Amino acid sequence: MNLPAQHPLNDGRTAESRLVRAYRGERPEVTPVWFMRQAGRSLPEYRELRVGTAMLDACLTPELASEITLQPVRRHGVDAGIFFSDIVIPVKLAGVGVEIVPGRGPVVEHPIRTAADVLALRPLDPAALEPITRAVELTVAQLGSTPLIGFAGAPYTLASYLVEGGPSKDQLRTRTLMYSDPHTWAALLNWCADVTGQFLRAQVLAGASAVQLFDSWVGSLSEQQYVRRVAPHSKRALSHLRGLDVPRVHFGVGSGELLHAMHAIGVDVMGVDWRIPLDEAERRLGGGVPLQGNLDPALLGAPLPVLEAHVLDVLDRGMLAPSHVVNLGHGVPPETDPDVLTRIVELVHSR
Ligand code: 1CP
Repeated sequence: MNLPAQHPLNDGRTAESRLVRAYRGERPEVTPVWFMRQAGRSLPEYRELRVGTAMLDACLTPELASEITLQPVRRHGVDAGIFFSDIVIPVKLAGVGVEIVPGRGPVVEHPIRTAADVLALRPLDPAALEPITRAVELTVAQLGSTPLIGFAGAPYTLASYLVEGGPSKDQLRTRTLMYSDPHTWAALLNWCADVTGQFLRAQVLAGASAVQLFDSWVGSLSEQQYVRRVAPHSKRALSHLRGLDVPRVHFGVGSGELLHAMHAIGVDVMGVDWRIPLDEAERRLGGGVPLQGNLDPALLGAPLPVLEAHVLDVLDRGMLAPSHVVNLGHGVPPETDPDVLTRIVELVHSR
């Protein structure tokens, strides 16, 4: 299947947007900018809207998810919306008991650790994705010429929550399973690839103009293990987008050693965290790859002149890549003053 005729990339709405052009390797006159976790707790209007609604319920209420997605676009004038959802949504829709515990993150009722646990995982019924489709359609209808970025968790990061049962520092149990039972590991990652791939596909068909695959915790792997035990499954997740020509971004925290291997799964753009400068990322990738990043989130709390100098430095280093989309090296910290984000957008757009 191809993109529907009335898709924003096909009907003239977003194909020429700064974001899509930069993701395709062109350099628009103005560098585009958006922020990972731009929706969420840094915004008072988000906190107000969320009162009395659990995180995953908010994600599955189309009107609410859509409104939360639009809030940072209106407030900051960023070049894209990122769909308000969570990487564990497809897991939940496939019947796994998971919730998001405030202040902690995703917590899984019965962690998946044995071959029997993996065998008991059910496929995701596409009909369950209806609230996602609806929320994306509502959002895209209001975004006009601003592209919506769809996203999903990559199989490794998703599996880490399932195996650990919640957030973990270095995914120790997950990596132990990977080494000790490669068959169960492969079956688990294939399952994750399929649910996350279906989630991504639904967002694109409903109108997302680009996608980002978050392998947030991939930095805990060696390159050798990544290539052997993880990359094929990430590729499988993206195979669900077959025929759908949307730009693909791949991002992981602490992934400086893995940039090349993460690019090689077949993506257009690499997201870079703050640990290596963009010119170094460009060098490691061998040139020719559009980059996204990589403001250090810690600098959002620094005095404005210090932050502004950092933004200009990131812009300068990004000039070495074929194209550059400004973002943070990871998500917006909840305590961030939202006016600082608006200021960054103004500064990037004024250069
Ligand atoms: O009540 C709240 O406000 C809960 C905080 C929150 C929010 C706002 C969570 C819990 N998820 C989200 C939304 C979310 N999650 C988005 C929305 C769009 C946006 O960026 O504006 C996105 C893209 C995600 C994706 C996500 N969830 C990732 C990948 C991105 C990343 O940050 O690395 C990961 C790892 C998760 C798991 C997760 N969900 C929530 C938390 C606090 C976490 C991380 C927990 C941990 O440290 O392991």
